[in-house]
Amino acid sequence: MLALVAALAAGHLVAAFISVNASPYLAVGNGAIDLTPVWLKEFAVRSFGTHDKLVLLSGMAAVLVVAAAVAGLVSRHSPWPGTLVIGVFGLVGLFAVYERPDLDAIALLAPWASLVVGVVVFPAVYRASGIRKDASRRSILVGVLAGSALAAVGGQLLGSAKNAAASRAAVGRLVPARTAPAIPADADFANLGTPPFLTPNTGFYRVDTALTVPQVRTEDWSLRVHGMVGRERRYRYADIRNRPLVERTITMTCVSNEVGGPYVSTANFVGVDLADLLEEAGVQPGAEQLFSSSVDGWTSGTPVSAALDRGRGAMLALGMNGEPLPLEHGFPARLVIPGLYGYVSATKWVTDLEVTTWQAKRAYWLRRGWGEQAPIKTGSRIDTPKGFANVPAGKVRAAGIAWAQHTGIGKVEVRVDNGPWQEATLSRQVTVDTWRMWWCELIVPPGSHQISCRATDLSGYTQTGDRAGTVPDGATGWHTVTFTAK
Ligand SMILES: Nc1nc2c(c(=O)[nH]1)N[C@H]1C(S)=C(S)[C@@H](COP(=O)(O)O)O[C@H]1N2
Ligand SMILES: [Mo]
Repeated sequence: MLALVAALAAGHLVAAFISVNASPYLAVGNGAIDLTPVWLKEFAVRSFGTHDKLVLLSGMAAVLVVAAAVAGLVSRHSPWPGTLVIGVFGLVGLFAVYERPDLDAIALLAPWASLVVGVVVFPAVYRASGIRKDASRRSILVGVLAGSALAAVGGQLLGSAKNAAASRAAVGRLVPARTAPAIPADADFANLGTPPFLTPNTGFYRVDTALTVPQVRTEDWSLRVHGMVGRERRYRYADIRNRPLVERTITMTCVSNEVGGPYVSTANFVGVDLADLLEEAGVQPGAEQLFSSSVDGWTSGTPVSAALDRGRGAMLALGMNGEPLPLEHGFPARLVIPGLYGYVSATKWVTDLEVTTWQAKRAYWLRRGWGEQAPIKTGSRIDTPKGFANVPAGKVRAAGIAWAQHTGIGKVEVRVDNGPWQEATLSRQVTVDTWRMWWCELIVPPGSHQISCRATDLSGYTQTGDRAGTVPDGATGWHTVTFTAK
């Protein structure tokens, strides 16, 4: 275990000079995320939500501790089994870093450091543990432990000196030339149990494959626009920031959102029209897909038509709710496209836009069994009463949200058990790209009951009651809540 700690710490220290993602422990974790089958990823998101990454890192730690303990036990008579095990771990780390799309060859120095330290320290510690004199044996073991701790802490401190927080603080206020219309007071029914209309940045849902938040400083960032274009373009942060900025209120939704789930939030995004950038590059005929890449290697494919459609208002966003984008929401720049699920439209930490065809390139989740086209499905959720709540019998107030981005919500209906559908009161519509809140009063006799809701959008489509899972292009079915009236 000591040798393992020393090896990991050495890798972490060397990684600090290159990129946190070169740290073999994190690289293996990131590799595991990319290899995770869809069903397991769905299970992890469902069971652990945003803590899924902590669960993964802890699980890896548990596996390593057990493996190291076993390797130590089988090495009682010879150092070779333990050296072999730590060597194999080292190779796994090396391979994981090699496979990262966002790392150069120099990053291999970090897992090499781990490998070398591991296979050197294990036999040394092994020999030390055979020393008769307690004092010198202890001082060697304590020395290794102290050295590892220093390397790990040093790596952490050095690595965070390169983080993007200071760069974000230096951005200052992003003042839009065209502000979004003010949110009217009757846009939500927060006092009746709906969420607030604008989701605070700290409460905005977060979904990504990044084990550690990518640290991109504005001074290092650029966006390349290339592929099927007349002339390739490259923008620096100031090139974007110094343009007249536009602000739009947009509700984002994740395709992994289960019926009744939490992955839907609304913010004021500030940025520029994606169509402006694409037109400056000159999109060639025959282009179908806007293939966007993040600094961490994640990719997304958007229909070029949606990106170019002025009426839709696709954005390259720099800001969110009056601040530069929070690091975990894509600082310094991300895509936001109303009406499409995040995995086909909302690339965070975006650095590359390639105009191409569907045939030529397949994005991250498309390769893992999700759909190519993924418009957000009309949906609704009950926020009040909560599942398994106890409420006084008689008049019961229900409240919640509904969304049909880029179409707009026309009606929400609610029913108790299998009774008639009753129309709910809707909040004032802010734009067709944002959610709408609803509430209604129901008469409920004592006992256990279920309420369900369904939305009808402005195209006249009413949510189907047929249940479908999130794979491949979004869940369907009515959200139903069971509660007791007393
Ligand atoms: N770089 C990167 N961008 C990404 C993702 C990701 O995994 N990596 N996930 C996408 C998905 S699936 C969604 S739903 C949205 C979520 O954006 P948020 O975390 O800001 O809410 O980001 C999208 N952009
Ligand atoms: Mo998503």
